[in-house]
Amino acid sequence: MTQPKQDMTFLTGMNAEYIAHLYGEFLNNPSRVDESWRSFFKGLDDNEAELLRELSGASWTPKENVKQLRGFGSVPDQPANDYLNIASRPEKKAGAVASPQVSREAALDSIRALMLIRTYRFRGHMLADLDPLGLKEKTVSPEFDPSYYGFRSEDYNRPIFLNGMLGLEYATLREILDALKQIYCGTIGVEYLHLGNLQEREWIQERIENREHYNKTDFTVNGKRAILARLTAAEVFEQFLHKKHTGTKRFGLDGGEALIPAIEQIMKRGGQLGLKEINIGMAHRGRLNVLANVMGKPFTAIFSEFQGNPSVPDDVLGSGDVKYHLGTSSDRDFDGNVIHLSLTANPSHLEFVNPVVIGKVRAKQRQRGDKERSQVLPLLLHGDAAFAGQGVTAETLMISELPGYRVGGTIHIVINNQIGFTTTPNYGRSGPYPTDVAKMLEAPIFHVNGDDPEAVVHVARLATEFRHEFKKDVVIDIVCYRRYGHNEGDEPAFTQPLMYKKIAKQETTRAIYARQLVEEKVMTAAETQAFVDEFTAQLEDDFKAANNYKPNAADFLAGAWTGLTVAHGDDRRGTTDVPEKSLQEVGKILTDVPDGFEINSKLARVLEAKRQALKTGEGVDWATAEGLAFGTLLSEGFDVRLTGQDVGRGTFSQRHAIWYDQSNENKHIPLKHIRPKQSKCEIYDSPLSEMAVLGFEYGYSLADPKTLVLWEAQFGDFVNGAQVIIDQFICSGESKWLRMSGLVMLLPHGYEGQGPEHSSARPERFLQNCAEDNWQIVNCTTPANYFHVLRRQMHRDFRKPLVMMTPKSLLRHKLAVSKVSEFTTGSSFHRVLWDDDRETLAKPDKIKRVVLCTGKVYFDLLQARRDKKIDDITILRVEQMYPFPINSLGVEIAPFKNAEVVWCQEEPKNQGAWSFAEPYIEETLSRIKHKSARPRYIGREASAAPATGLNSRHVAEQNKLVNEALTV
Ligand SMILES: Cc1ncc(C[n+]2csc(CCOP(=O)(O)OP(=O)(O)O)c2C)c(N)n1
Repeated sequence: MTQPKQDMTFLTGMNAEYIAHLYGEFLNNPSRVDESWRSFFKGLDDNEAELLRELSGASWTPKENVKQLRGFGSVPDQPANDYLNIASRPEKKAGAVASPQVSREAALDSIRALMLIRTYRFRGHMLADLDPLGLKEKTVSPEFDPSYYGFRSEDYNRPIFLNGMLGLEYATLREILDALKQIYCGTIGVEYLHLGNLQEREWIQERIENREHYNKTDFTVNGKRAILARLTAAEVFEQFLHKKHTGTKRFGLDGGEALIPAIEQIMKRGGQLGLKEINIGMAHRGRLNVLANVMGKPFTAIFSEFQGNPSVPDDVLGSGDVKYHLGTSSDRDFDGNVIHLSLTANPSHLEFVNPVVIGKVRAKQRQRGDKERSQVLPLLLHGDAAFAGQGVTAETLMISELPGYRVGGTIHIVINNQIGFTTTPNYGRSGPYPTDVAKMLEAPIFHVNGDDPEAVVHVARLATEFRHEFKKDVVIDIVCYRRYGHNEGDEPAFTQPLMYKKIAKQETTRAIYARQLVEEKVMTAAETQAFVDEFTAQLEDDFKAANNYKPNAADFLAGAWTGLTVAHGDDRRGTTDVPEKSLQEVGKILTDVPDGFEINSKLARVLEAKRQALKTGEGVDWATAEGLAFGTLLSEGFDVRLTGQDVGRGTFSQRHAIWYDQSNENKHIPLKHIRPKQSKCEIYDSPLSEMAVLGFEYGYSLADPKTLVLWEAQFGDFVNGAQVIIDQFICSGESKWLRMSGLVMLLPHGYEGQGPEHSSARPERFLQNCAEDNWQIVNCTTPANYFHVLRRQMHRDFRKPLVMMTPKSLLRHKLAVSKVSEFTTGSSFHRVLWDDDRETLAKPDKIKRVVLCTGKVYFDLLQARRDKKIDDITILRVEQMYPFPINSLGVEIAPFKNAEVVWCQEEPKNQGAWSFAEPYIEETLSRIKHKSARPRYIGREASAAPATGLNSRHVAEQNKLVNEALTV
């Protein structure tokens, strides 16, 4: 059977009859029709389906929805123009199906018209007038020509039955083409037929094909004046800066000013629909304009920063950031709807702020109890080159509808100035539009000419309403231009001389629109000029005032952060112990199988072992300690959110936070049953992404200091897939933007012979970035220390990211266990841990060597020393590498006056903690005036890959380093 092609070219004039016949077959017995035809027919909207049904002559009647169809014979012949008076689609009355008497010619006309209409719906955007510069030649495909479907020139004025399509019962071919061009080929191009959901497609179609005003909004005089006012503010602000600070980088919006009224519309319409808060993420382009004209940041503050003054008071710490990266927040009132706006600070790395904003929004929705996700909206602004080029865009879109990440849809606006720095789209992306990536999400895409501000505001409204209605992503692509170079000091004519000749002659969007309003007699020319003059005068006043501008104290500990402070003190252990009774209560919940729940038999044995450990007070393992940490925090009023690949079970089958009934796969999450009305526990397996999901969790942690937010890598080795989020946000966010985060990263790490990509979380990378108290790097070895370090995240009055190297084989190691007493009253986190066999070793002054180490190698050393019965070597563990515990370590080393000090690690010499730890250990030894001036290195040679792929070589290397460490 002939296959319909996705591009609709199969709908040629040759096969109109054949399609009608095939549809009849489909209605009678869908299985007799090829699958590709089936999906085509299933995708027809109501009107189309009804029309085909009529014409196919099928005897089948729709069972669930019998509709009255108007037969051809039921409408008298009328002059073609009269049909245009039919304002909206005819109501369809329930009742018997009339059997139409249709001439063959009339039926074919209708089918051909349907094909033509579908082509415009599908591809009309290709003909749309989207480019203000008019530089791109349009390739006009023959499928837009009625002759392609078999229409002849004499067919243009004959009425064709449309059955309500385009809001018309009947129309001539000429009228049909007029309507299609208005709807699909004006200054708006709509891509929506890729949406799988019929309701969503029909919703869009009904709005844009509304006969009253084909794909436009009829703005009132006030509406038009408001659009001009916003355009004026956008343009004059940029031009003012251009004049006062010629050549200074500002990444102006010039050419894309329509963005500002578009955002205004989203806020206004959103407010009417119940929106309370918008979180904006955006890059450099137009950011100052958004800060000033959307967020209401005082012009004086911006001018002061242009004069080189800091954005925060002198006494605020941190490295600061360039002005077009900074965030801010404000409240704006739209006809009584107050909307809280916040712009998230972002790095230069384009698009990486996307998942961060989404994560923040999810946390805000939780804080507001916004279960419908209609009160808090993420709004992401993108450059065309970046949106198409950066993989994090696709990752962020991909997570947007998953239960663990959804936020009820994001509005994306692409400021499509048709250039990326100096690169033109034909070198910058493969597809026709920068927005093509959003099609994977079945998100509607509105392309719009940036020089038609009314069209831009119209699609902003449609997008806002669509997101509100369907709670999914939607994209607006404002096709515009960039008036100057990539930044204002750049010469664009080096690379795009013709484009920039055209731009030099291009009237500004404001000027074009002002002229339009004068022509429409909405305003006089003098009135439009008064808008410019008044705004310029205001900017002049603010510019003068900027000399004396003093920034306010940073607002970074307001709202959800009230009560928290900046980090202080040395050991900062917080109060993390719990009474034994509470611990046992949580332990019982974590091991109790609900009545009637068929537990997996292997898991049942694991639970029994946990019960025994809690009962005897001995042998609590890593996963139990983690469950106890989460459970106790939940019972104390903190939320817990854990995500990452396969975290529910745990990569190493250790966690079992989610149990599956073996008879029906029903889930049981014990942590959700700690006590009635407990805090929220979210545990989600993440998709196979590192970048977007880590960015999301970081964003969540920025917005909510009362949730313990954890992300776990499958193996720590994969964490570098999220390197930008780590470097640009987690590691440096507090210093650059004064934003704290208590995010925990769990990174399985350890040399166990599993090869170069299953051994190392690259702790050296994290350690190299340690400075100014920016985060905590921990590689702890006992379940109790893990318990305390997790609880410490919530039980201090500040927040710091925690990067943890976590165990693999130690999860089941008989020595890596803790006593119940190490969790209960009086216990705490220890940054340095002493030797487990210290009682049986020689007296401190007889110890010949102190072996310092961190992480799993401790247990290799301990076991080997027991096997060799050595008693004059002691092993100390540095459990927290940063902030490095110089004082505690000094106290622990001091008694071993006569010992040499070595550092032993299993990572190669150029990796692991050695390079980082060495100067700290030297400093420690110097402070305690130890006879060893500096530590000696024992471990693997430097190597390019983290580990060997040969297990035998791994074992030989591991034995060698352990032996060396234990040979004095
Ligand atoms: C991840 C990343 N790679 C490269 C750059 C350098 N860079 C800065 S702006 C820019 C061009 C961006 O073009 P586009 O996204 O179209 O935005 P526009 O500047 O045109 O508004 C590039 C390549 C960057 N900032 N981030």
